[in-house]
Amino acid sequence: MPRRRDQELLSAAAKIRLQQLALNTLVTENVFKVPVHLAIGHELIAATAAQWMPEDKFFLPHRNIHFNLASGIDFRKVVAELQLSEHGVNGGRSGSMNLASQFNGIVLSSSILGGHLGISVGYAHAQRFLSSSSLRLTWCVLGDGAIEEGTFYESLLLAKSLRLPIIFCIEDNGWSLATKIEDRRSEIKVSKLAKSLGVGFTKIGAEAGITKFSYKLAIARDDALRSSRPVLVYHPVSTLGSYEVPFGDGSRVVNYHSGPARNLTLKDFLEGRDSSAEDQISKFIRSNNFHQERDQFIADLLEVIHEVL
Ligand SMILES: Cc1ncc(C[n+]2csc(CCOP(=O)(O)OP(=O)(O)O)c2C)c(N)n1
Repeated sequence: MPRRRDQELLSAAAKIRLQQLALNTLVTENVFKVPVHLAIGHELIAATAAQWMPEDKFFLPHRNIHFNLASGIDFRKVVAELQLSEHGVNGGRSGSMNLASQFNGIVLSSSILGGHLGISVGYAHAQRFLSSSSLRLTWCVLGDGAIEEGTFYESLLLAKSLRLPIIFCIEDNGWSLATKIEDRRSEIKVSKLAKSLGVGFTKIGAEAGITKFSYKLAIARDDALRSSRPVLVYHPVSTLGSYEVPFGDGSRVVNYHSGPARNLTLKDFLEGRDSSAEDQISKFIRSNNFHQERDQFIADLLEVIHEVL
């Protein structure tokens, strides 16, 4: 399958960003009955991985909105799902943490931390017996908090032992709920863990630039498929929209974990008050490269917001 071009990937990421800003507008207005775990800042990995949907199959954690949006799902159906409406993606039965656009390759999202890891390994194993022609790749996305769960080690080991082509993609935002990982536990050196098990490993950060980013992800995918082994993709990322709270004599920064994200509504963006202005996706949205698509896309989102509020 040919890889998507850089501009296409950035465009896809920009659309996911705008959709999330629109969702944050609705979260801020208390529209949803369920907590929504926004992933503003995480768009690039989702847009890049989604180019292989629906052939590749995805298993996601509670923070899954960026992958679901990247799958090309109808935005109105996402909003409806978060409203627990029967018109939602999953008929209003999933809400946010279990949201799974199944026709687009997302098999399952888990509200149980690490709950999808073992299931993804079982699924990848089953492909060996079910797939008629080409080998399929399974993706298991998780946060850096979830690697504390024992099932992370067990799933890696079993996937390696069974020689399964599966990518374990760790989105490391440095947080677990409202606690910084560094305040919570000692470091887990995932590169060393991967090495000790003979599992592939690659670190991919968005600051490398889109060309290198998408290239490295494609190489990791090829490695998993050709060598028939798990590959650990380690992706440092910032979940944008955190804020300061008073603490002792000063203050401390807190991650909102589930929305609303501060100063990141669509209105904040349109009025130039968004707190992500320096971020590369935000800059891309304002650039001439995205100009043609942007206005109609934003107008459509504003229409949805208008319908809901
Ligand atoms: C088995 C289990 N334990 C604890 C929780 C509560 N919990 C939900 S999210 C979370 C932290 C997740 O951190 P991370 O995996 O880094 O994801 P992030 O929210 O930072 O994206 C915890 C402890 C849970 N849902 N399930």
